[in-house]
Amino acid sequence: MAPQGPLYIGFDLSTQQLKGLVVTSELKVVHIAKFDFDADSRGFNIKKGVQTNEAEHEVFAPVAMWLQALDGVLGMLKEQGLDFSRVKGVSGAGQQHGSVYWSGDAERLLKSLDKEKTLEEQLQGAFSHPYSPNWQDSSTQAECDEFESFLGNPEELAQVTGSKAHHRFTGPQILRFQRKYPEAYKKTSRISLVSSFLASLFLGRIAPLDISDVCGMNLWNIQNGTYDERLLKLCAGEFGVADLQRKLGDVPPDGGLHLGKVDRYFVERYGFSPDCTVIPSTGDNPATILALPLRPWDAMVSLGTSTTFLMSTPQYKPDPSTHFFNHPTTSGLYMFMLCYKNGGLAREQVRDAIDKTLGKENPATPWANFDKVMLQTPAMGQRTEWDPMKMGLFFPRPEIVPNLRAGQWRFNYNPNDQTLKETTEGWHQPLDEARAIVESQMLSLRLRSRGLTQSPAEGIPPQPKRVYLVGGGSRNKAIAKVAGEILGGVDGVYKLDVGENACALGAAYKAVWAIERKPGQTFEDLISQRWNEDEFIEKIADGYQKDVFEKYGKAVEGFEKMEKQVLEQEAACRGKA
Ligand code: XUL
Repeated sequence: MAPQGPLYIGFDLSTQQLKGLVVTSELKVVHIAKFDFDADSRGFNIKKGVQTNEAEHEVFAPVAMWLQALDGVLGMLKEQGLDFSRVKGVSGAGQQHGSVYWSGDAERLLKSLDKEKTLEEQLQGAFSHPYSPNWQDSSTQAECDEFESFLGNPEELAQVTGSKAHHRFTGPQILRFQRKYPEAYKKTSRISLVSSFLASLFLGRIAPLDISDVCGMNLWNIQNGTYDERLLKLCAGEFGVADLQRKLGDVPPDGGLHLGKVDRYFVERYGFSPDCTVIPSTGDNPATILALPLRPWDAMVSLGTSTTFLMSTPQYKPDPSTHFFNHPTTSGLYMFMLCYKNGGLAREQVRDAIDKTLGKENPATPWANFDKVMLQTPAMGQRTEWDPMKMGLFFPRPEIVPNLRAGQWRFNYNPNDQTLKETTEGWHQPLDEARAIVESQMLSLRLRSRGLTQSPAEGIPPQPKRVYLVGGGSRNKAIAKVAGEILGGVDGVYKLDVGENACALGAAYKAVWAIERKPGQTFEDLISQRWNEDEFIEKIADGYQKDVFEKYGKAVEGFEKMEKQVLEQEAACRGKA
């Protein structure tokens, strides 16, 4: 007989698709359905899920496409045989920073949905603007400058909101929106983030913003737990703070809050139980750290086209080159994030150059040459103890950590006298670059996270407890080995094997926790009791090794110096231009 226990759905509304993933109370995945925007949507002129206006560096997505996708995914789950009446809780993960502008009719339309019609058919009038600015948008340089100068400088804005101003952050986006479309802004009754937009659909009324995702706006004062009045004032302009505050609404501090029951539409159209509870959806990065019971001082490194580094930490130490968010479930913890634009693409360029030199052996093992050469090269390319350390910055795309144009810079660093020279003297090119690029990427992570790690035992230097690798690059054991040598990890380096499902899983686990938690029980506690490590993670490399960890400790000093020098060089060039 099929099991009849409760089920939970986690949605992932990302740039290119909407996914729905269903788990049991025991965290077993029983259904997955995906709606790919490019392949499956009808009537939208999009590419990779978005539209662009290149002249103004705008990137945005049609909101109606997401409505079409939600009916699409629910329809697919129904076809798969999901018994919606068993679903006890629904939560989600939304691409961060995107905003949705609701019209004055939104609440009325959300409340009166007819089960015979699609969401798209019925909610066209629910928006004062048909598009949601996307996290890839970079149209807001002027607004970012204003945000930073309004509080004095990037450091102060980071201190208050967890991040310096970023193009994609919602505050600068709203400021630009109200100036560019004053009529639409005036008609906007509420503003949602993508996460709370998703929760609103299920709830049949506008859901509050999520306690973690709200930190991606440059508007939320993290330490005070309120919007920052000064930043609201800047953002609202002539329309006034009170109006903007009404548009944004309150932010409940509990990420597991029961927002209410699913709207009648979902009961009547899909067979949800009227008792199914809507839980706040959060951002996709906060949801990713919920894909496992990540303990404080564990680190997650996502090695995709870009690189993302996530940590759960009790320390709040903001800096303009990093991000802090409230933890999505656990008060007193923060999510620390580094978000690089460069990662996989840069490694692939080095890989291809090496293949050109050595000749490609087997297309089925595209990383064979790269891995072999990297593992044969000694740490920091030091073949003798007199050799300088080889390091560099490899940015095929403009980078944000640190803020630098696209380019490549290679240096030799002598740790004995701390001298640094921009040169490729002594480099065997391109072979030495395999080790140099992976080391340099990992050194950047160690440099920026070292203030947040702690010593696991007397005599052992501060470092993460475990390092979890996710994303495409996590399959590469040679990269994992270097990651362990540089970042440490007293328990080792693990691969989190959940394919592309980390965000949706995290959202589904959040729903399980919110509904089934005992009073005061943390997410980490509940999930670790039910999570079967052997099913999801595999130890793929050693972590902390004393000698090499110390050596890389010296390399970090050189790396920091190198970045500073390149930034100064570039600033001087800009000054002359
Ligand atoms: C994070 C960010 C991206 C999006 C991707 O700040 O902009 O990771 O969340 O969906």
